[in-house]
Amino acid sequence: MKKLLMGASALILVAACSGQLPGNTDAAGADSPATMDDAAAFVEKAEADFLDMNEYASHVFWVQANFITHDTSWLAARVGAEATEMGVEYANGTKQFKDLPLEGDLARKMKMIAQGLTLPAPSKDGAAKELAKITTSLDSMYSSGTIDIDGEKVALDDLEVMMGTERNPEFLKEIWEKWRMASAPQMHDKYARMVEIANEGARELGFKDVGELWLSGYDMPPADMAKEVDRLWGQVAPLYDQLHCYTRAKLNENYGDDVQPETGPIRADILGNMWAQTWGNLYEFAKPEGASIDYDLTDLLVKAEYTPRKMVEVGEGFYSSLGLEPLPDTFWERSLITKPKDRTVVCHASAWDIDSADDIRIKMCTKVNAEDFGTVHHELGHNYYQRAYKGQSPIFQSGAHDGFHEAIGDFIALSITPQYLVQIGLLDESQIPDESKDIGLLMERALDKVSFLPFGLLMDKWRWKVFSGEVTPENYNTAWWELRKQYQGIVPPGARPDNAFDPGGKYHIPGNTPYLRYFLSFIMQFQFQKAACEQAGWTGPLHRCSIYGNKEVGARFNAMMEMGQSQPWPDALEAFTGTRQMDGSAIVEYFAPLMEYLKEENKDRTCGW
Ligand code: X8Z
Ligand code: ZN
Repeated sequence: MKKLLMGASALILVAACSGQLPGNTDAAGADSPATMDDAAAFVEKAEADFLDMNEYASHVFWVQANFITHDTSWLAARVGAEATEMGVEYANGTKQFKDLPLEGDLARKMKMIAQGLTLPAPSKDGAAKELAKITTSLDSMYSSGTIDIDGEKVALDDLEVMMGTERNPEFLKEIWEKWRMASAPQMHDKYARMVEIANEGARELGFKDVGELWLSGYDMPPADMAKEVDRLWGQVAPLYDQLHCYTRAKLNENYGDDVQPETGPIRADILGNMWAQTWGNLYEFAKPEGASIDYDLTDLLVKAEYTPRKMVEVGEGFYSSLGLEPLPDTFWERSLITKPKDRTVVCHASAWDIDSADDIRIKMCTKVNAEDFGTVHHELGHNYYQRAYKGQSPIFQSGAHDGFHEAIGDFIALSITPQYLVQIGLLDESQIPDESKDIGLLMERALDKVSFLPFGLLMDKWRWKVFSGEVTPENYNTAWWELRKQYQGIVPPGARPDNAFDPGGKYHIPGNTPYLRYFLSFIMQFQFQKAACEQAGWTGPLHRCSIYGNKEVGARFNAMMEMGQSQPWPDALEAFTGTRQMDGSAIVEYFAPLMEYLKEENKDRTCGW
């Protein structure tokens, strides 16, 4: 979902500016120095306007995402422009208070107004409109893309499944290549123009470029945050390198040298995912000998005749077991849980807070499989967070930082353990894998979690370079593949055409959703897990720990969620985990037994690429 203020799930997306902003013009129209009272009045009005605009824009965006047509896109572009104009006017308005000794909530809110837009436009006439037209069109180009397979038009939600289940490398290559040529090349010039406009907007607000603006949302100087991210990556990269080495060997065994050589990077189309971002679908290749679990969650869901709605109900049941209130009836009436047959929708899963109160919803083209079972918990996490912080004042209605927002539901889904599957009746007690299968359980999880880390990082590494001008439009694709190779150790299955714009084939690029949040989430969800299991008094291995039914942990977790964005994020992290730093050692500890196994397996291999 789009928001007016980045990070805020609800707050700033829209707004036709209503009335004059409170500020430093006195009744006679003469300039006089702004006072503390002026600052308070300015923030109060901003909050009221944002709230109103968000509700209005959310309804429009919801309709457009559920029914993509020329007209709904026109409306979305219109309200998007109005919201940006409002956000920019307020952001510029904060400048008049820069010399005042603001403190506490007021200072924090002022800062958020100044830096909260994801893509600012310059305030000159027409800029916000042009920007909104481009972003709306990129978004719908992505969601309407289809490719031709044997004369049939196939959309992304089905292609994603095929990338996970098909094993013929020629066919995988075909799907992979066709998807990237479906609409991405036509996005290239629009994207470049968008970068120009948004950078101009960011500069007007005092930032070097949009990348610096994005990095400003973490309660520390942007340059420090960039370093922090590299520090975290340094903690986890050795684990990724071992998993890469092992997976490459298994792909080599299965496909042979011609498809996947023993050394060098991995072919991007054979990793079981359209973007090679999670490799869980390769479990059948990667399962550890003698330690493999013998059930498959997708099969269990199918056999138990789960429907998409049932998956969401069971997800809700988890949150209820922690003592959280059930979802409101309107959630069930207004959410989109399955893909409609008769119209084009944005299928990429999202969670919405329409009115900053109780109107929360998800929108997903849910399939009955393990991956979407996880995604259901992920999306519900957003909704429960939104509901928990709705008592905060409007600007604070957001995640402590955006990584927190992404980590809530994923942390919950880490509790989907064999024991939990027994508790919900999907698995028989006798099928619980014993401890000789621990490596199998960890492997399955690592293929989804560890594999993701470099991808989570490089998406914005690429955008930071694009926004800073280090990467120019002619080099968009080359720079993309340099980063894909450097961080993930993957390469395309063949030469890329000159007009390729492969970043455009991944939702968050045309959708302009910052992606660092997911990298942070994949680090932090393991910190949450470790803290939660300690609170629960769990003494076994972390990957067997499920907090299902634990109301004490639930209450403490909810207390963190209720804080929203009202305090610097280290305070929120401390409230739940007792630590004030993001720290990769929790995920490293979680996978420590697997790391030993991988090192042993890889000992005669030449790792790296
Ligand atoms: O986009 C998402 C969520 C919605 S916030 C479905 N995720 C990232 C992705 O799909 O690329 C979740 C994990 C990474
Ligand atoms: Zn999310």
